[in-house]
Amino acid sequence: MKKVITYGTFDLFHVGHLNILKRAKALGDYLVVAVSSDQFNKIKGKKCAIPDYERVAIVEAIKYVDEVILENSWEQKIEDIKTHHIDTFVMGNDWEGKFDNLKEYCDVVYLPRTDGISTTQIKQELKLK
Ligand code: C2G
Repeated sequence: MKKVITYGTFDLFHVGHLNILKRAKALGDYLVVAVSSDQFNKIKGKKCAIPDYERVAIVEAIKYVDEVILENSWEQKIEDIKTHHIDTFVMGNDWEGKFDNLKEYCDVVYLPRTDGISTTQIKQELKLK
């Protein structure tokens, strides 16, 4: 069984998130998604509209997703890859090159982002703070 992992905040879930999860799953048989906790988003400097337990519930409900774990630090990826026996690590190409250190442990794939949509854009359009 080929296992894939990807990481993200998935705030205000939108079609860009759906596309990356769909395409990540297409690279294997089992998709693990690490959803950034609220505490980790503070470290990332990201203010979330939706709390982590709701973002987890939404991602868990996506048919391409087989398992959800919490992302609490930048450093946990290597441990996650080992613990979950991951074959492929996937991220959108806004992260191109940033996780090449993981090539020692698994395949690393950066997929093109979905144009024209982002959580930031949604917040601006809805005038959310
Ligand atoms: N994404 C995409 N197209 C968009 C928006 C997002 O393909 N229009 C992808 C991103 O490239 C990322 C995933 O969706 O792979 C999740 O995006 P975010 O929720 O913004 O995640 P991010 O804040 O980049 O967190 O350790 C890694 C971080 O947790 C990634």
